[in-house]
Amino acid sequence: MTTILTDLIQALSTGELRVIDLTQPLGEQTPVIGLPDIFAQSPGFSRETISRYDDAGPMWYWNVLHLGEHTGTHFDAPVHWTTGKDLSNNTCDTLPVEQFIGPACVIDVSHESKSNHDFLLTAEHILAWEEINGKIPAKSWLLLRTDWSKRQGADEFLNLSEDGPHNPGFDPSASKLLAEERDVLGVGVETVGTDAGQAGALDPPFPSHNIMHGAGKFGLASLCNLDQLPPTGSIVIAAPLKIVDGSGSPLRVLAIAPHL
Ligand code: 23J
Ligand code: MN
Repeated sequence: MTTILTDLIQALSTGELRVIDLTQPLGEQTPVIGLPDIFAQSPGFSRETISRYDDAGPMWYWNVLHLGEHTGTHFDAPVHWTTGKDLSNNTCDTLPVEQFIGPACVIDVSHESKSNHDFLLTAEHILAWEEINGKIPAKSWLLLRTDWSKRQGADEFLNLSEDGPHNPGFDPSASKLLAEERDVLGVGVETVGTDAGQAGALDPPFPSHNIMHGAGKFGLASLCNLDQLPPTGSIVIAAPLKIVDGSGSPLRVLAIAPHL
């Protein structure tokens, strides 16, 4: 019998390893992305109580939820974008579960993102990170630490100007390197989506969605606690709900990491 799993449980109980919650609370206050007026919008989270220890159900409490698939901390499946629509096993219910767990590579651009809300990670930035931390392994999660999750309230988080939202993201060169040369599982970000706020004006538009999903890769949006993770050495588990033909899903994202 393997000792890996018993060793893991032991390391978690001693505190040598920690479980870190990379998930934001999901509720009525959860900010959602706003698209240009010409497009349909995703609604925010709402719920209706079925019963709460009352006449409608004297011994039980439960609710009905109403929300977009892409609300709060959520998973983007390849089918979410036109570029991934014809791939096989591209929906939440058909993705191979092995692809939901992998090592995490954390690139810290929190300083850059503080002074430049439109900061874009380039291939050069990734190669510079690799000089220090080693090559990004295949089937790993690439997490972009911006500290954007520390922004308080929807206004600060969405950071809307007259010309639209401003938040950091990926230059097309970074997405191409990650998808085509590094073969990552996907990218995870602290912002409302995996693309920069102004990414509609890039070539291709929304390069992270376009390039990653076209290559069968995933997205994780609205993560938090990335500042609790080392650059390498942790693993991330991100398994979406098994929504039939689902384009994405809110989910609980967990990391297992050594103490910093
Ligand atoms: C639809 C259109 C544009 C974007 C998005 C959704 C997301 O960010 C998302 O949640 O996948 S940029
Ligand atoms: Mn999404």
